[in-house]
Amino acid sequence: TMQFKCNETLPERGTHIALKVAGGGCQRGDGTSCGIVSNSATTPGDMTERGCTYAGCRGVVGGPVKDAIQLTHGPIGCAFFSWGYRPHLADTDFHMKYTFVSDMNETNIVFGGEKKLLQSIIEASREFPEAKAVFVYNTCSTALIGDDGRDVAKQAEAIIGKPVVFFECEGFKGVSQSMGHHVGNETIFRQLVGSAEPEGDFSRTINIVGDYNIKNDIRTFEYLFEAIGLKIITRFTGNVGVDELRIMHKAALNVIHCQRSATYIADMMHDKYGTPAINVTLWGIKHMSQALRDTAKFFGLEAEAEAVIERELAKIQPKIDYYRERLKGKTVFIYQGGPRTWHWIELLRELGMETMTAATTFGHEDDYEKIFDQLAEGAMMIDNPNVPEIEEILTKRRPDLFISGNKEKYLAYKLGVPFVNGHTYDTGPYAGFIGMVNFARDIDKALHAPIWGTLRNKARPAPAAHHSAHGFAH
Ligand code: CFM
Repeated sequence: TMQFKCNETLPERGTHIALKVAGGGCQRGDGTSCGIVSNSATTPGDMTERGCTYAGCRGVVGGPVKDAIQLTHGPIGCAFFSWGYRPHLADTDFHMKYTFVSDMNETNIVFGGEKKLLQSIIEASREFPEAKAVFVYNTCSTALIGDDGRDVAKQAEAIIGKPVVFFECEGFKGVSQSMGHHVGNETIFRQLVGSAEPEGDFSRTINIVGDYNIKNDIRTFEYLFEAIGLKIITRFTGNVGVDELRIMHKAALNVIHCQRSATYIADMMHDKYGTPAINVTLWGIKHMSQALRDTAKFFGLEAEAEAVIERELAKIQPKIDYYRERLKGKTVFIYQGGPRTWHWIELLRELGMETMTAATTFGHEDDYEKIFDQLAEGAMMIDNPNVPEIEEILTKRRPDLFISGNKEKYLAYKLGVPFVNGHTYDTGPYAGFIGMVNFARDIDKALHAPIWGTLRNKARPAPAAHHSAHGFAH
């Protein structure tokens, strides 16, 4: 059966690994039948790369809101290390430039931090009157001492006359940052959505749900939706303002892109307002085209969508053909936080490449189902891989390319494996049709960098014989 070296000390890791075998079946690392275990607590001692609930709420869902004061209730380190690492850009940079913290010190931990939090909210909102709201994020320390942030938020709201939104996203809640997405969705829905009622015709409007405008991804797809005659009301939460979140319920359709981090709010809107939703992938030729078709169909704008798709594909097709010629036959290890792993299998195929190993940090069962369905025979799927496992995959399975994040970048370089940053993008944007050309260009650059020809002591062993090329340790 499949075994990684670290399975000797962490035998339960076997339940997180599966291989797609001939006939589309599955072999799991512990020898039992499939589905792998996911979204479960990491064993202490396992070198996981997971983030905490606070990270998922502050860093992923709440943090992109561009005109809110982003205030951490906790020690200064929680604020500093949640600031600036994710380029969720907007047309203003207030949210990227500043970070706020109640700066809990030892005395506050002993005697309580509620007064300090209230002062912090008041001070920050006086200092930055242009902000439309204050978002307060709870951390482990303030949750453990029992500070009543909800009550403080209510008091503060009465004083400053603006929404103060308190996120109960203490780091230890849940098993990964995924819980933070959930808390972020529920809190924004409860506190903001539906709190303004504009007049007007909303019959041809959509929300883009679950895009965070990483390195301006929206520039690659929003104009496509607009070109077929639709208006985007609210973005959840890339390049969004507080006032847009308040009127999110007015849109005729939710178009859900990141289905791990944002399906929650679409479900709540469906229950409360009856808003229909569709799932889309805004990456790659086939999926981006399908997204436009499915969205257009809802509004009876099919002909407009076809015209847009034809016009846009004509622009990129020669470039895609050029890169496909250079990239075809290469194998890839994709390791992303969640859905991007399954979003990209098809895009890579469109570039002539095959995913031979697929992993996520915090994916749930539905993410792994989507990954497994799309993988070819012989491919491996692994949940929440730890650092020694990633190293084994890179050295034993030997992908031609590793698509992952900054945490893995230098490991890849040290092992001599071409690498592309799929989380924060070193260049980007990568979504939509024009973004795919950027993605292909960056993959090409990584694979064909002259440095690989100059390595003297290749950390990677010589290629294994063909039929054991799936070679993890046995
Ligand atoms: Fe959604 Fe994301 Fe992702 Fe994600 Fe993330 Fe990200 Fe990601 Mo990094 S929201 S789940 S928590 S698509 S920051 S923009 S790239 S791990 S796969």
